[in-house]
Amino acid sequence: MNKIALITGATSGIGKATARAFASENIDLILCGRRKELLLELAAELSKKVSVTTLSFDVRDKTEVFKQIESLPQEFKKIDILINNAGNAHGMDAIQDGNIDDWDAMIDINVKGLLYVSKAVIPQMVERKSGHIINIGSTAGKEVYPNGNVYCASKFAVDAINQGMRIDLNKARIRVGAVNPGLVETEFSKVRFKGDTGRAEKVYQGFQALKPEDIADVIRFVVTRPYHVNIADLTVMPSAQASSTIVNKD
Ligand code: NDP
Ligand code: 8X3
Repeated sequence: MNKIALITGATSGIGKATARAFASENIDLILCGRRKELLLELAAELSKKVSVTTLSFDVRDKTEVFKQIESLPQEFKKIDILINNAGNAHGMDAIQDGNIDDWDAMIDINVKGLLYVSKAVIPQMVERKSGHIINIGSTAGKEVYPNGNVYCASKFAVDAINQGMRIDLNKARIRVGAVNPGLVETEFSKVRFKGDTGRAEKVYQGFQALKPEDIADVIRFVVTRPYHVNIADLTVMPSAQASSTIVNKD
């Protein structure tokens, strides 16, 4: 029987590439995101290989998170793998200039949303004493950079939650680990800079950024290890990147 993975943020970037990588490993998929038409498009593509269902919800809405996950058809209820990937940066300002709505979005999505989805999924894993959770952190969760303040705080929180989950779920035999990407060219910067594509593209100019498929490949490696191997914390940067602030550009 195929394993079942629930992936948040599957409409774009790392989540979408991970869904494709999992389909090629014969992992059945629960694809989540707000943009329903994109979920349905990806489901149509991947259902040629594996069983796929979609859940469209905003991770900020805790009632909806529980309602949607509860509504899964019987054949998708036993979730083996949870990929906590949904998230974004919103804005990039010095702390004194920060926009409070941006702060709310980052804390509500990247931290509280991750917790809501986890809370909706973990009890059945604990009951079965089996499961694997991958939290998508960031180099921004290891090192604060100028004007990164609240986004970095949200990813430091993911790091702490990842460690806490691993400790608390240890006796339940649930594997927990983080994958922390550096600069990956996705819709991330377009969202961060509120649709300013020129500014977004500049982030990835002059060096070879990671592609979402590079991170998906790593996540595929993590989830295909035998049970006794848990990749607890893994950071992946483009070769041109040495730290959050040091990138060797042309
Ligand atoms: P994208 O912007 O391409 O994808 C973000 C995904 O998150 C989308 O599928 C989006 O779906 C979903 N999402 C955003 N907000 C919500 C919400 N409120 N409710 C539900 N889903 C939401 O960016 P990436 O693929 O790059 O980002 C994925 C993860 O990787 C994030 O956690 C990000 O912080 C992390 N990361 C990214 C890096 C990068 O350089 N790109 C580096 C390090 C970490 P929809 O809009 O349809 O809801
Ligand atoms: C995304 C990486 O450096 O753009 O988490 O914040 S960075």
